[in-house]
Amino acid sequence: MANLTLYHASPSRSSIALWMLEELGEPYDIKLIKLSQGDNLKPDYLAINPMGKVPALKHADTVITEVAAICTYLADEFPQKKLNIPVGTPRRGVYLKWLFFGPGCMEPAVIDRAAPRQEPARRAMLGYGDFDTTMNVVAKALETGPWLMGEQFTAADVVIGSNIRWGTMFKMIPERKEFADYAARIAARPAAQRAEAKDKEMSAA
Ligand SMILES: N[C@@H](CCC(=O)N[C@@H](CS)C(=O)NCC(=O)O)C(=O)O
Repeated sequence: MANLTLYHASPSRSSIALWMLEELGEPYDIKLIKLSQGDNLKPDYLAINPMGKVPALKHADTVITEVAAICTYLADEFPQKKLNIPVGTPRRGVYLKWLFFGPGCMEPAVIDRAAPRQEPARRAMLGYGDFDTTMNVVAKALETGPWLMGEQFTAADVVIGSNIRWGTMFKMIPERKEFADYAARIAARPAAQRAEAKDKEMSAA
């Protein structure tokens, strides 16, 4: 039995953690959670994640939830894989910014656009401000590339990159060259391909 166990619904936000684990290359087990059968709301799973959401990651006896936290944790816990920017490096601040920007700005901007609120959006009240600014900020950061932190691919690319990939796939983000090129670079990564193949196999089963 591996020391890392991913509680995963295939495909879903937990596919982001699956991709991260493939980038990491450490052995891991998968426990499949069937959302359609309400597995995520059964007592066994609520004991793992009381939010009733996937993903959750068990590392030894510790459970980590929230996908961006899982990616941050794995990158820091296995620094030899060079998927983080270590403590003591000022650039880590920028790296952390992107890890928080995913769940704090990018995802809510995309979800609000897909399921608009009844009232007019109030920019000052919304943590992400507005959709166009959020997209412009990410596109600008990708102009140079190849990755958010330049030449080094990091966990921040797994978090933001997943938003871009899903957003592109479901036409929820603007069609921009920066996004299309970035999504193509991600799609060429063997770890992303392995994760996608595993997801296909699991959802077909
Ligand atoms: N904030 C969570 C969100 C996780 C989430 O919403 N997961 C969805 C799958 S895409 C889920 O578990 N949905 C089942 C439900 O809410 O019943 C994270 O970033 O990990």
